[in-house]
Amino acid sequence: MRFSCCAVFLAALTPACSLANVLLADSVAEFSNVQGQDSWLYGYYSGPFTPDNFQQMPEYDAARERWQVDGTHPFPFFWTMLDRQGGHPNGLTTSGEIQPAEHWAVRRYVSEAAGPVTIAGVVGDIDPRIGGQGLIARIFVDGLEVYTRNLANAESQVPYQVEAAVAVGSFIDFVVDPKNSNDWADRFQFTAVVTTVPEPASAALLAAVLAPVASRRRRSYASGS
Ligand SMILES: [Ca+2]
Ligand SMILES: [Ca+2]
Repeated sequence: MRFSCCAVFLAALTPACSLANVLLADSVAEFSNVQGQDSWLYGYYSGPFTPDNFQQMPEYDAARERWQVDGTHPFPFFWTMLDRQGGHPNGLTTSGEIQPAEHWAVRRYVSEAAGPVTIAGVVGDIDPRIGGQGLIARIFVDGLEVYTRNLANAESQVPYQVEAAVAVGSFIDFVVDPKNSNDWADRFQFTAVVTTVPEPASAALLAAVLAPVASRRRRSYASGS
């Protein structure tokens, strides 16, 4: 989370913003080479494919700017990786030099706030090569699947938005399943922005606190000072 309650204050004073759009997390802007930075973790599920089985990716490849399970050169053991915009899962059906193993790539956000949130972004299969079978994108909140999108090969730039309730420490997992355990041409995009939705009572209280400030600002503009 990059903004504190100061952001709430400023958003309330800016007509273009609203109290419903306070940024809590941004997968692209906050991507880093440190596990846990800005409350993001980079990992994967191996079977059984549930949030209880999340494991962190052990390697960061600085040259390629991505997390991976094993990037041994010249060929990695697994395709499983995550970069700023998306990543790649691994399947039992895979390229010749790769180990056949099913890994679902998982970007995990550990919530820094409690209450209702909006989760939005873009998903897609961005490797259009013929023969790919596509992907399945999923979002789990504390183990509950709140979003599923079965993507055809080359189906990209698909926007999504879901609402959820979180506690501090809740896990929001952005998961990509290779589909049919086949990872051919499975490069994907999966971005996420999480915004808090203030409770009506707290929004009303904040508006009451800010109203005199806005009034003084209007007076000050009117007097030309
Ligand atoms: Ca594809
Ligand atoms: Ca696939």
